[in-house]
Amino acid sequence: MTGRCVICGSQGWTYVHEYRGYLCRDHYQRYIEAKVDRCIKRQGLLNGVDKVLIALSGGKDSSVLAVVMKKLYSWRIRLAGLHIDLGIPGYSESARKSVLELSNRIELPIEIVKLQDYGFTIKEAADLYRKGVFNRPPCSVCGTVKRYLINLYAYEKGFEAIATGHNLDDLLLFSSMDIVTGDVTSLSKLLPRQDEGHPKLVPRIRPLCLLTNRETELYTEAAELPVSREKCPYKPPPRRLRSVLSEELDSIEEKVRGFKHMYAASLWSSIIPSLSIGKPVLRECSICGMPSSGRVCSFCRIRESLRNTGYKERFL
Ligand code: Q46
Ligand code: ZN
Ligand code: ZN
Repeated sequence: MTGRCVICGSQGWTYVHEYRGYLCRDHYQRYIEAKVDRCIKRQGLLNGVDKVLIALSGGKDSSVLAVVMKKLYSWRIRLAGLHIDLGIPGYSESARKSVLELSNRIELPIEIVKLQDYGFTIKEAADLYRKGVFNRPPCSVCGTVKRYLINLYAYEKGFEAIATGHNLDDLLLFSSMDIVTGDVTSLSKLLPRQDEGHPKLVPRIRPLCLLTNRETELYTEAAELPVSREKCPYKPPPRRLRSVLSEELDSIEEKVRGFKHMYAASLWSSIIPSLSIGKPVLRECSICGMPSSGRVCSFCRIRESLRNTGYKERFL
């Protein structure tokens, strides 16, 4: 039994604690959009920015991001989507289908970059890893590939920011893991806006940083977004510490309402800014010319190691 929407009186769709009552589908979407807008304004995510690239995975968070950004900001900001086709059987086809359906629906121009055009796919890297002739697990290759190709595209096309779908739960979990394991360098990057301080590294923004997993999931349902639910076959089981921390963060929030926002506010306004981490000295990769801490960047190193396994003539 649901009550009536506290704003318009029509049939309620979900209970929203902030309103101490129900909202209909329509008002729930507006409530979430207002939260994203608040985050963008408070954190100054779009200050001085005219052209934003939205990284689309086909999953729920980046789909919500694209829809909300389009609704709120397309009148003043040039928005486009980018999807990386990783070449993962089943998963990539399903992701591409959702991304194309979404971009059609909201009229967002979209580009699909195929990893295969760079000489390999995640499936091929995973197969070689399984055979023991290549030493990087699929997720580590995948993370590097996505970061590199999204940045490369944004840089070459003159985008001033890359928007990603990381939500509040993602950022709190990553931060907690970094605190527990002492990875201060990684922690220092977990801000709503991450500036890398190099002209070839495009700043990253996270406009969903005040939304929880549940809120993005509910928005997806309320707006009936086409979202891929296909699981990646290479996803390893979550580390025990990670799942326990995630459950604990949810359980504290249940006992102390507002805990997650309090935690995020202290991370973003006090803890992370007070870390004295020097920016790494970056030079240009001797192969591709993009920023790198070593002579060759990690993307080109992956290509070199795969080439050295001698498995593909297209690397020649
Ligand atoms: S797609 Fe890539 Fe994930 Fe698959 S290989 Fe790992 S990182 S699990 S989000
Ligand atoms: Zn309503
Ligand atoms: Zn390189």
